[in-house]
Amino acid sequence: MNNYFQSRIDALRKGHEGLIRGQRNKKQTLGNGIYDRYEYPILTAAHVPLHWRYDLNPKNNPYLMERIGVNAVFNAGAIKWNDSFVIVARVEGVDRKSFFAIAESSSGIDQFRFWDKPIQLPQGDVPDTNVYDMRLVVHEDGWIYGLFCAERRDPHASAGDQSAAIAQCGIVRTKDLVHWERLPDLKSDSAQQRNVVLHPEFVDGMYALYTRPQDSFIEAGKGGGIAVAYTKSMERPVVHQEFVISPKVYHTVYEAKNGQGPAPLKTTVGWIHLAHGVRHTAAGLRYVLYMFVTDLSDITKVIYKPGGYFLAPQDDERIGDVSNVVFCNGWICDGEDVYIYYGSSDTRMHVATTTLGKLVDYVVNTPEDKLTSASSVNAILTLIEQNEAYKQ
Ligand code: M1P
Repeated sequence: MNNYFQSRIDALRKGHEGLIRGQRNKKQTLGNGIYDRYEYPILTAAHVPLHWRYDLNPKNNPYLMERIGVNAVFNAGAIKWNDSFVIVARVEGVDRKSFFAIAESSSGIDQFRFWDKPIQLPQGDVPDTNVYDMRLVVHEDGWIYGLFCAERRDPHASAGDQSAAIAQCGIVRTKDLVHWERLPDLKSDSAQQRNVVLHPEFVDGMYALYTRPQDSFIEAGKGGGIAVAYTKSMERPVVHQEFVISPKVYHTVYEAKNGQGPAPLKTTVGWIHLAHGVRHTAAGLRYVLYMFVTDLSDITKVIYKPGGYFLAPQDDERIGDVSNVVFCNGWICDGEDVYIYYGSSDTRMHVATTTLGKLVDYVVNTPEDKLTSASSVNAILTLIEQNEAYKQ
């Protein structure tokens, strides 16, 4: 082994281990009282194990070059598993293919370490070209389901169009996060399906799904909105009617499109949903997170909808491969504590922490968006009036 190889491997190992073990996360100061953000991202391309990227044999790789580059790590599903915080991240190679890999931490806020190998996703009848954004759900039927976006080239696209794609909901299930069984893709009447999420409980003996009926790959078109749909079976998953519960609305943070985040959390006031909303700007699309609550006895009925966004890209989060994006498809409720895992700008993963009590207070007491500037001012005037006696 030459000196160059040896000193390079030593430096790489030290840097990698330092990133994972040495970088303890700290809450940012003050915050908005609703949740706490943290100083460091929890997972980045640099966290990917060296043995996935480098040929470590000095004879084969005397310059110790990276053989397989990783571009980004983002948009992770999450569950608490064997007392650990486990996330299934979207890892994107420099070849633009995304795949899933599990990373685990005992604190939930730092020291996330990837398992030894990425997930080898079983293929269905039509192989996936690209897969991403897995939502992990522990269902009351006893399985852990992973619902994700499975993307393939549009078979009707002309030869000159090499970007037209069809996105559908791919489904896998497991009992141990190691052995994965592939189930058929969800069948629906919509041309495209992304952001499909399984509700954790049966509803009238049926599996309930949050879907996003959409006309084309990028645009929601005349479809869009977060919908609820039902299927009798996850082994032959078919939905016929999709009931839109959170539609796109003019001049809101979800005017262009939206999508369910992770599966909703059951609370005393209802199912709390975290979703992403997308609006148009001169600089392109802007993705933020927002919340709404559905009735415990009727999951199609929205009973609270705080106005505006819950979390938006901030500081370094604003910049990345697809800038001005936050996206969440995983959160963990651990007793009273809630860990919100979100990706920023399709590049890296972060955590924000809060409690069920704070989320309930937020969804119940945040004024709704009444859809005009005048009504927004009225909401502020009401608050000012209530504060009259408390001003210094
Ligand atoms: O690039 C932003 C996001 O775009 C897609 O989300 P949506 O289906 O709502 O448009 C997904 O590719 C998502 O992974 C990505 O973060």
